[in-house]
Amino acid sequence: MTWRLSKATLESLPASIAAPLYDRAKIVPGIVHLGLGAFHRAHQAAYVDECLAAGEAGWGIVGASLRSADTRDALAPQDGLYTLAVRHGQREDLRVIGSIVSTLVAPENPEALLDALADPGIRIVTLTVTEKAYLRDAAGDLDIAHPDIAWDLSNPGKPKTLYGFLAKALLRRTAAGAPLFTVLCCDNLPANGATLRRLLLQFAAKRGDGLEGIASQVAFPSSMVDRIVPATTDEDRARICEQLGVDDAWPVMTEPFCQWVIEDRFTAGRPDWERFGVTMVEDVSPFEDMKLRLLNGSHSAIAYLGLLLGHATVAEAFADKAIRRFVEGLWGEAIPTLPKDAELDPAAYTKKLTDRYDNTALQHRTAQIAIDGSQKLPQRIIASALQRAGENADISHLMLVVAAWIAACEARGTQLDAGLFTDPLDGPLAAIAADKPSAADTVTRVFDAAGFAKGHTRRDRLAKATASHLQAIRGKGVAFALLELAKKK
Ligand code: CS2
Repeated sequence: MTWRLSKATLESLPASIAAPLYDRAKIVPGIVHLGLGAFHRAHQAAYVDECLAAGEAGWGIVGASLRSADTRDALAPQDGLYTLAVRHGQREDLRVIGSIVSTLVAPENPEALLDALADPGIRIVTLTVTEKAYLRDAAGDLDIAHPDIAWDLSNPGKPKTLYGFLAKALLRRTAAGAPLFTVLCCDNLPANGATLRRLLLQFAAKRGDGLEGIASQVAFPSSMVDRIVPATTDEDRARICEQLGVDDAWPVMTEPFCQWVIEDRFTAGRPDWERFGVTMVEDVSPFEDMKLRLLNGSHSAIAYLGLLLGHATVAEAFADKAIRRFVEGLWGEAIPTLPKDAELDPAAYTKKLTDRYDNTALQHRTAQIAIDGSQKLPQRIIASALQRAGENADISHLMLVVAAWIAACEARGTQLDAGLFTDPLDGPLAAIAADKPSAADTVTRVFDAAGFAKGHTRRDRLAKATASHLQAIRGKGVAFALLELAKKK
């Protein structure tokens, strides 16, 4: 029998594996994290682990999942410990992370999460819950009609959504005279802190219990987070366990690159993050736009084009000359939309991205990135396209990404596996596809359902360009559409 990674087996790990050298028994929780997925464990939890190792013992993380129990089930028997595998080429560096001091599963026990959030020792609440958990409607406002929001509004003591949890915790803290925590959104949304604040205030306005006044005093610094984190496979698990000499039920895979840029507005203190490479700024939006439009935008392009051309991973898709050339064209359209900021160097950034995408050790699946396109494309692609359309500039690469998304959604069940990726809009998308509309009608209906460019005067231009690409893809295939685009350049 193999032992499990845990406090008890930590000392038996081979010397080549970095492990927490600090006394974990002395760590006090200071952060509650919502959304305990692999991304958090490769990013924020790794930064906090360094702070703890440097002696800042007040920043232990209470990690909560808002949906499934999987992470808790893996980590609780391991005393919150897990391995972070940093992979590049033939190299793999292993480090055991010790910053997660306890794990909670909100649907099993909402009260336990509320207690953690109301603990006066908690000074920061961080979030990586993914785009769709913000429950926005097609106009980008809080989706009041969503059943979970409706539930939270009528059952404030037993919340399901992040809004219900934050609301109840803020009310409890105020009633107990505890200081308000800072809410640090780490999701890939534009102006993520300001967006979350606006949505929470919309939620508060519906409650009428004094929450609005309290929530308006909370600090919501925006932040840009970046690290590529492919889903762990069974092969990864087996390889890591072999190297550890003990079992780790859920090691996390990642790349050497890691970046975190945060607005420095914390009302109840924060770790000394800049000592560990975090950039503290006044306004994160230029960094955020660059990352969303250049990295995430090209990621979505690689995902949908890659799937349609039969490439399973980013590195494989990016080795396809047609895709690489397309991505360069896409960057050519997105870069001019970025603010002119002395600290941004898009040319160096895209050069670095090229190296990151070429990292064959990552095995980052195109199907993983393809998930939830309807939630991702507005900030990754549509925002740049609207800006360029306003200047009458070319948007052909940008809109081909949207056409490829629609085509990849349509290909599920025929060319692609039916369940290869999912989208919150799958219901409406299937209903549209069932009518077999023309490319132009499909695009209009999909734009309506997803709220793409809603209410914008340039919407028609975006839709038209998308429809002509979709028609080409449907008629002659994506390789042909890419070739046609390349010929025009
Ligand atoms: C990816 C991101 O899955 C996706 O949509 O584009 O998760 C991406 O890997 C990260 O944002 C990188 O920081």
